[in-house]
Amino acid sequence: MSRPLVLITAPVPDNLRDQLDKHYATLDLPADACLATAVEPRQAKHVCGILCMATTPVNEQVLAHFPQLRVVSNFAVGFDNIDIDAATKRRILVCNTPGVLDAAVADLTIGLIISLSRDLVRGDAYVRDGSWEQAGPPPLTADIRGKTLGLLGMGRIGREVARLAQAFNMPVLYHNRSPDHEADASGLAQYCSRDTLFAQADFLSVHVPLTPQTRSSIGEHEFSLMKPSAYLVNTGRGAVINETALVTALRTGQIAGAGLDVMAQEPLPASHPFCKLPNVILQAHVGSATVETRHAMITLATHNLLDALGNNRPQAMVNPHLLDSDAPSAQSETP
Ligand code: 8YV
Repeated sequence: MSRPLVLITAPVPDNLRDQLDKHYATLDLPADACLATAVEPRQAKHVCGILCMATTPVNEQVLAHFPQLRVVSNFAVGFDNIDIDAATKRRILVCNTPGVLDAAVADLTIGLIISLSRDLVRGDAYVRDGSWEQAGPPPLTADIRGKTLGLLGMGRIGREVARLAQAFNMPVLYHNRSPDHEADASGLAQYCSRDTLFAQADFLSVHVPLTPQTRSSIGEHEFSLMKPSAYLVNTGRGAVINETALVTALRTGQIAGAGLDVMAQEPLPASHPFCKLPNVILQAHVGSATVETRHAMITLATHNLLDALGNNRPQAMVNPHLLDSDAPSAQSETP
């Protein structure tokens, strides 16, 4: 009798792997594996759980390949790599890792804002290439204090960025699917229309999940509203932005610059236009990539999987209604 099998595409440390090994066989696969073809049918019938990266596609084809699959635990707060409706219809629980990465992503967001405003990346090159010696001090840059931060999306990470911005005396505006009355009442941030957000922000920071509604939803119209002195920052999902329109806006000076930790294509090819633009700061999707935060994430993701397989309620679920009712069409929850 084969042991129930867990597929793993995320980096699981030994202490957590030991917990998995007590109860399950495990099979490690690449982070971007096509699970439906990587696992032979004779093995597939034993797969009870998947512990995966945000880069592992878990679509209808994958879900159909594993008839005994009970839970998909994402090593990520985002879950656009998973067909939630298809999983829910098959009564497969989907778990994610909200809450443990908010500070790390928010810190990087503020870091990109400061780096853009104070031109830190070019300032480093200015010293290293001898410009300081040859040409004297670099051009003056700009304060962030008093500048308006516009948050598109006011979930956990957006709220953490708003809290950090208070330390820099930045007025915070936000647009969300629905107003956050606590944020409004506490003075943390002020709700406004989407167009007002893009028109008034000095720094427009994107904190919405990638959904069919948000895909490529920031484009020509939004950039036409923004100030020429304004910057775009994205630490969420690259595909939320129409990158062709962004390249044009950056090249023509429609906006002053961008700080991008995420792109539609990852890894970003060095030949991409973003890599040729002097007013763009690029990072390799490192928002949550600190030792402490990734440890907290993989711990939560592993415990979510173990809890679900052990018939215990996981800490974080995307389609929790599967546990609370027999309704097959439960809605997913945003990160
Ligand atoms: C992923 C992310 O966790 O959490 C998310 O949604 O985008 C990242 O922090 C990381 O890419 C590992 O899957």
